[in-house]
Amino acid sequence: MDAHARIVEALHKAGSICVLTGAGVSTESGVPTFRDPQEGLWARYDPARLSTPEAFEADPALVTRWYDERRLACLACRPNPAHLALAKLERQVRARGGQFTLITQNIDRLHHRAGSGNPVEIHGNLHEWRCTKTGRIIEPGPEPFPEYPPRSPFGGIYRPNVVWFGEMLPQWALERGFAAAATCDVYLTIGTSGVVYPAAGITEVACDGKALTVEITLEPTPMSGLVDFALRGKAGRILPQLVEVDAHPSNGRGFDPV
Ligand code: BV8
Repeated sequence: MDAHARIVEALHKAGSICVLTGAGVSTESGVPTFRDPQEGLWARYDPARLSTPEAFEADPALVTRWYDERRLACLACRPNPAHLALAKLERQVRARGGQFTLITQNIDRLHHRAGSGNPVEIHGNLHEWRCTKTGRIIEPGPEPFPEYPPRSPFGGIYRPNVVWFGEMLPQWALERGFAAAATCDVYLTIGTSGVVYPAAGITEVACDGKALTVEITLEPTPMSGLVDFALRGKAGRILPQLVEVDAHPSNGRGFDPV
């Protein structure tokens, strides 16, 4: 049985599935990844340098403007077939009484908009902004903030409710991810370079467990040698092939090339 058929069968039989997604699952929606060169504000600044408390401390106007630009850009994007296929897979698993855990490193909320039930946003999200003084959360409307940094009525300023480099992740989210990865029957890591920790550690836990593990990226990652199947190709083409076809695909369809 070829890789495609083995994975499709495992997905149909699985009592529990855990999925970890990264920026690569949103590229086909037009959301730039962390490490690809971009135009605009993004091209002139290193995202990893801007995504830190130090950058926010040093230049809150620049950092909040950059995040607000990303927020508005995401609002203009739509879920792509990869997001939709994962939402469909979740419905299939839950319909048969199984468990489905989607952990995302992405902050764009496209999984929510695709219909995923309860994505665990381990790095927070762009659409919530938190007052630095009171911790209160707002969800701004579809227009840019009137000023940068945006001031809160409580004497603080609003920052994006995301996890920056050097900041702790929500403990509950991390524990959810590790627990699901350790016990699931099938684990998919999709569109992530597997270099940012502790998120990448979720894949390591899955590979140490009983799950059949699958990676879907465009190029090899440090996790490629640990998983059972490392598939190269666009998530927006591969995932619908894995989720849409019936349990025993007789059509001999392999993976579409990139
Ligand atoms: C922390 C939100 C405690 C903000 C992000 C070991 C343990 C713990 C920590 C560390 C450690 N080692 C180092 C650290 C520190 C650091 C870290 O991991 N650094 C790395 C760079 C070495 N981690 C932290 O700071 C974390 N905090 O651990 O707190 C602590 C505190 C102090 C000191 C030590 C520990 C916090 C990390 C979270 C940072 N926030 N995002 C924002 O978005 O602005 S990270 C951000 O980049 C993303 O969320 C994502 O997690 C990460 C990596 O991006 P990817 O999603 O993987 O995307 P990337 O572009 O890299 O790759 C895209 C992939 O998709 C590629 O493989 C490509 O082939 C593929 N692809 C592209 N298109 C497609 C595709 N695949 C399929 N189809 C396609 N169409």
